[in-house]
Amino acid sequence: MPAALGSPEVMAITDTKTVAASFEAELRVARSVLIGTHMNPDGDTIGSALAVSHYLDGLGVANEVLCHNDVPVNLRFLPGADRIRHAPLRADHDLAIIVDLDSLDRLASTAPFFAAIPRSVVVDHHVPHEAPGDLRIVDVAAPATSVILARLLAEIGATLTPEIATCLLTGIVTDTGSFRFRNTTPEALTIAARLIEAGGDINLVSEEIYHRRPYCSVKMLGHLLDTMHLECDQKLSWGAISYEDFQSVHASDADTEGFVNELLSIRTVHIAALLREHKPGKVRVSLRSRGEHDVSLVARDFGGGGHKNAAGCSFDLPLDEAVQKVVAKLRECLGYC
Ligand SMILES: [Mn+2]
Repeated sequence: MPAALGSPEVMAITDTKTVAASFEAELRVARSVLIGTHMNPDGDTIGSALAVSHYLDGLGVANEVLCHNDVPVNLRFLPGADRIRHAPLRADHDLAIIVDLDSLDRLASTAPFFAAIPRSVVVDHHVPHEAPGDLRIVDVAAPATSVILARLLAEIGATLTPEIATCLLTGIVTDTGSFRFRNTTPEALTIAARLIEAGGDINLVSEEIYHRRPYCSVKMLGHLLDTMHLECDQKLSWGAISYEDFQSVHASDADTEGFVNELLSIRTVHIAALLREHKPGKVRVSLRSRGEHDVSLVARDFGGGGHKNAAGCSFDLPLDEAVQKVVAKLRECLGYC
């Protein structure tokens, strides 16, 4: 695969057959694989990584899965979640498989472990930020990295175990917002159906991810909805959660998962932003938009990235300064300067 930085069109993969053959060839010669996920992990990166891990288990290929963060509580039900570590146990991995990220920075503290590995495969669906990986399997039109992996495994003729199916299903369910977002393509539904046929437990996935929230998360949502702002003729909604807010209800950033979608759910809103000061002076921003407003451009301006309708960035700034920067940019985006 070409490794040059390119337009999304250039990077889009249309020939699954060729790509699957290259993917299989990499796996065939690998003796030990280190699997990488992005920081602040979501269901797609964790689900994809564990699906690869279970598949390699089936092939008898040694593997380990790393993540910078602990696995979020609502993803710990996933088969194999307990094998995810912050650092590898062994140092002789000869292949890296990195899922759902467009820049090696996003491996965060696990990046050095991957840098030492001679070959790497990146499977991703983000608009390329950098172009890491010896083999790049990137399709920005794919609804989830888990969809790309499901395509690859189908093409290879892999047996989908219930474990693999539940992991991939989790990636698809979370990245499509339970089949509600614009990226809910016929293919996403078809693959999900096949995964359920293979023993993927959709009920377990929905229950664990959406209906087992900690109390502090619900309290935090109440606070956010209470203090949010609506401006630009109600087209822009934004909210900010300070470090003190987090401490007052004993919540962490992971407890705010999905909150930005609540801000976007207001009928008039075109763009929504949620800023969280997860550590003093460290602010994480989630941006969401409807239709043609491209928030990935805004995120990129601040060194972040993502998709047209869902993107993110972060700041090493006091919360109010980060708010000022982001909100000014979003007003501009909507034609209110
Ligand atoms: Mn994803």
